[in-house]
Amino acid sequence: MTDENLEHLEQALEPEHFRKMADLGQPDMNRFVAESIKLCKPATVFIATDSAEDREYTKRKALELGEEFELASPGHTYHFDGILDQGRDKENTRYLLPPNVHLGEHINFMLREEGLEEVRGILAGLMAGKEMIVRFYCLGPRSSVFSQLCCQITDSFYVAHSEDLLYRPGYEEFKNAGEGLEHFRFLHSAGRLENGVCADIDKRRMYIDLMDNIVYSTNTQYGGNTMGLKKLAMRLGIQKGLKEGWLTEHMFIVGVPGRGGRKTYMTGAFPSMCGKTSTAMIQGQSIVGDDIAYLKKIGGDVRAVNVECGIFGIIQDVNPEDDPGIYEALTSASEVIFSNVLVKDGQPYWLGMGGDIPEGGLNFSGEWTRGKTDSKGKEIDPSHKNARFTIKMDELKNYDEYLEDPEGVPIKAMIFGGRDTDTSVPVEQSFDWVHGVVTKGASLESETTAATLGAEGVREFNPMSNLDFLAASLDTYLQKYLEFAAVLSKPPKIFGVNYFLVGPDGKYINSMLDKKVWMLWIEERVHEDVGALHTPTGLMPLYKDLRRLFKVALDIDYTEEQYKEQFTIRVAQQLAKIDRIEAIFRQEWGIPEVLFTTLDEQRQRLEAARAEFGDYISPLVIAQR
Ligand code: SPV
Ligand code: MN
Repeated sequence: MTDENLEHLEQALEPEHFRKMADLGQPDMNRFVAESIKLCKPATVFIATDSAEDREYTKRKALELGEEFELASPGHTYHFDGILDQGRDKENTRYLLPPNVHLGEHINFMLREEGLEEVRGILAGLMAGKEMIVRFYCLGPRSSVFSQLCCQITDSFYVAHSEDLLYRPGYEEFKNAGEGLEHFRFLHSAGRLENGVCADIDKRRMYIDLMDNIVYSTNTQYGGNTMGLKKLAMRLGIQKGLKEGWLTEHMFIVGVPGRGGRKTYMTGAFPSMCGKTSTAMIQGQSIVGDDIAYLKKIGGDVRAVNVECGIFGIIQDVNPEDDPGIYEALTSASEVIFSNVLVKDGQPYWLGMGGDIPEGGLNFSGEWTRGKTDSKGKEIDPSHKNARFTIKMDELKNYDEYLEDPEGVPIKAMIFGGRDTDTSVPVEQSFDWVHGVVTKGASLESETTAATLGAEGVREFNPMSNLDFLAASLDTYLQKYLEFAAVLSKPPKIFGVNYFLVGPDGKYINSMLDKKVWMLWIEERVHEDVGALHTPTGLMPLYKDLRRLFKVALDIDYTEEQYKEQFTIRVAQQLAKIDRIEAIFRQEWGIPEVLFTTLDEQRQRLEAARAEFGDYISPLVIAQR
């Protein structure tokens, strides 16, 4: 059988690159690449294999083309995204759906035909004069039942270089995979550049074609919008997982040390900029992943792999005291990309790094001096709040030995946390799987942050911290979630955490370091080493256990006063939250009834407790009962 696409590639590609496509032996890839070339009309095409030589070429081109610049430390570079291109653009990220499919109120979508026409119109000829990079990756460890193969096409060497750090190579995997395999495809163009950044931000689009497993991304450079394998692939992964009975989650994976030298693996889901990476990097723990996990049931356990093998992490507040592990990696790793930081004399600077930040330098706004304002008159920070670093996971001292294990690690606890200043206690276990899925996961709310464009500090519903990436209607997602581990005799235990509670004076009532104690308490609860306080909202720590753990882990004398303040149940706020969440679920169609009954039972427990103890219930009072 002749492959017309391969024939087209033979004409369009240099022989060396044509050979790489021909050797791959994947007709679907031939079609995707041939069609993308016809559409985007690049000047040249670079097909990348997994070779060190091709990776070196990518790095070198990013520098040559001015997408990245060298810093004083060898192997360290910086990159700027445009001032209007500093986070995920939710408004212009849309699912392309056929006319008969509706995914509910919370999903941004448009008609597939219209979307394809629009985005293809934008992409037409968009790579003129540029080089197209075609790269193959594997999401998840190689040779694993978890993993998904992907093809990324981009005209940005910064994007390709970043993905080389963040994802496992997949050319050889593809070659061995045989034909007819389902895979994910991404087509990105940064579009017209001016001073190295996207000039046509009004044409920024991220369109997800769920029917064809292709994501299109145009006129943007920011990683969350452009690196197909990251949040774009997450949406395709969610769709595929739900069809096949597994989960794609916005979760870290860590190993937490426990008694007798044991290690307990847990996942944690937090919206962006709510402490996910810093929780994953707590000293003493080992890290499998910091952002995206695939979870499958294998042999009676939930097991998880890190979809990635690198970190695209928030750099703000990384300093030797609060994040010593990352700080050390950033100053010693052999390869780091700093994005949207301040640069002066070959050194990167960022907010909260500890030490002084220069009064001037180069940043995402161009030449910057303190007091510089943006077009709205707002003072521009030296580094952006969403400035990031990109490194390979194995540059961290604490990376977990099972990071590349094709079987993943067994997950014993799942943690959900959001930015919540007034409602939930710092840590609490749910009564069981369903109670946890409903009240900790599906009811998650968080205040918005700089990781997405738009206003900050607005409380938003964000179930499982996955709302931005849901490629299914909420009812389907929640139903599948509930079913996922319900069949297991020992499903993972579910916990809620909240690092952002404030007191009457508006100040945080926990320190950044306290999360270490919550993780250790969770570890002990998994093994039922310690008891817990039965409250209307879940199982809370006993004072004596926290006092011991604060002493052991942080050498802090944790007082009963602190315990009382942090773990007082705020009944009115808890009830208001139930009302908000219930109202949202009522707007949706087909939400499983158990969500309503579980919330209602919690409401009744809270009301009964209020009748007995009032609006603020101290854990010490419950303990005495
Ligand atoms: C997040 O915002 O959740 C991130 C970074 O992990 S991004 O790539 O923008 O998604
Ligand atoms: Mn994330």
